[in-house]
Amino acid sequence: QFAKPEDAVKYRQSAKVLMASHFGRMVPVIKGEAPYDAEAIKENVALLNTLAALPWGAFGPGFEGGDSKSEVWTDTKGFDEKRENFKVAIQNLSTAADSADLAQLKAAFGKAGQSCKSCHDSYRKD
Ligand code: ASC
Repeated sequence: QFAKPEDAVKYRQSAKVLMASHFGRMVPVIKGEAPYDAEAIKENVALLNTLAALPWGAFGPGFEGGDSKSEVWTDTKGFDEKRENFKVAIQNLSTAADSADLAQLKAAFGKAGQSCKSCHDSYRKD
């Protein structure tokens, strides 16, 4: 799948650049600075849902590097928990987007952001 670790690093970083873009572009809506277009948010969250599945295969054995702490590979149980937590957060974000309820979207968005941050705090070099 990846010929060398650098390829895996590039892949997971690329996936997260796209995730950050599709996450970040919802911020004006969440802050009430842009109108809530439920269909546009739904499409955006569907993309995010697809993108959110991508990075994990690129954290496999031997793919150390980039901004990742070595704990990703030594504390696999903890890392798996963060991954699972994120998966649930993105599922909840999808449910919220489908509901077309802005209050529900805001809550799910906040939780998803916390999930991103929680994993970065533990497993990303600063
Ligand atoms: C983003 C992004 C993150 C998360 C995190 C949320 O848009 O790039 O890493 O949100 O900052 O707290």
